[in-house]
Amino acid sequence: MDLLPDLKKGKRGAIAKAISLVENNPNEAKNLIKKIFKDTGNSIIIGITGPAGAGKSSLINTTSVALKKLGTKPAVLAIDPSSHVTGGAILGDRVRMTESTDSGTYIRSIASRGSTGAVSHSLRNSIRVLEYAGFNPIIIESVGAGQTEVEISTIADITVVVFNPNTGDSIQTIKAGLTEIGDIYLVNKSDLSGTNQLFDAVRDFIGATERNPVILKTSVKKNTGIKEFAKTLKDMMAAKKKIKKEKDQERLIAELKDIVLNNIDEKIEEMLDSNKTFLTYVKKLQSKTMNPFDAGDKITKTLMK
Ligand SMILES: Nc1nc2c(ncn2[C@@H]2O[C@H](COP(=O)(O)OP(=O)(O)OP(=O)(O)O)[C@@H](O)[C@H]2O)c(=O)[nH]1
Ligand SMILES: [Mg+2]
Repeated sequence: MDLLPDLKKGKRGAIAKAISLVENNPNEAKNLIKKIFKDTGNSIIIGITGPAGAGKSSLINTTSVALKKLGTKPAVLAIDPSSHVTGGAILGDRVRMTESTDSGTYIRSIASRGSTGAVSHSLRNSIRVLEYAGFNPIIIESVGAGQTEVEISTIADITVVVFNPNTGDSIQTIKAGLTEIGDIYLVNKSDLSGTNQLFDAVRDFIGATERNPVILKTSVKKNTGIKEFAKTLKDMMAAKKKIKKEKDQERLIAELKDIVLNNIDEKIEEMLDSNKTFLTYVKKLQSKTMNPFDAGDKITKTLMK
């Protein structure tokens, strides 16, 4: 595939094409990943999550400029919530991240349609495309607490959780499960009132834990705290690089299991479709001479022989 040389050079057209393949064409994606796999796995993945409208996209836009100034080459994948039932549609003013920016950061929205498994599968491979193209870090935006939420913290090396002072349910959200995943907690929109109370609440709730996460106030509007955030990320990237192997092992185990189970699933599906005794069992169910569970056990036994 002559996509590879351009991909290696980090050319935008090639990246866009490769990610589209990964999203839409499983067979070609497989071939592509087979070829690039050796040159992947070395970038730090930063997951940015938090409630809808917390300012994740705004933060990523400004922070990636700051990260670039610090000598890194960030790329962004935004898991697009517009296909969610409630996602972006309710937020008329959500910040759209364009496909590319003047800063040289590669930015791309990827669909969140389909099962969580399918989303994390294409996300994983889109990350590989960006790694191959030379980007580091790779920043992933995903809405927290959504129904088809991708478990961003299992994919990310560094997880950032974004909160806002102006939402009454912030503390509840904190209690609801984002407490364990963050390496960094941001109280964004710190230009609004209630910032200090929320900051204290987050610190009391999460700060004292053994993980000792970083808690920062940021305002994209006033451009405060962004540099500090970028610097924290850069330092953390260096620290996480050392322990990346462990987490990678977990991820690869999960991926490999996934692939094997999928393969088996397909094979069995084929076998069942072409199996005549399968149909005889269906007839037995129809005539009530057998129940589905016994039939299922019998068929499974013959398949496993
Ligand atoms: N006052 C204030 N508004 C902000 C700040 N950061 C972002 N906003 C606004 O908050 C709104 C939502 O920002 P987005 O960046 O789209 O938030 P998001 O978390 O990416 O939203 P979704 O992707 O829809 O979940 C926009 O109108 C932003 O302009 C901030 O620091 N202060
Ligand atoms: Mg967004």
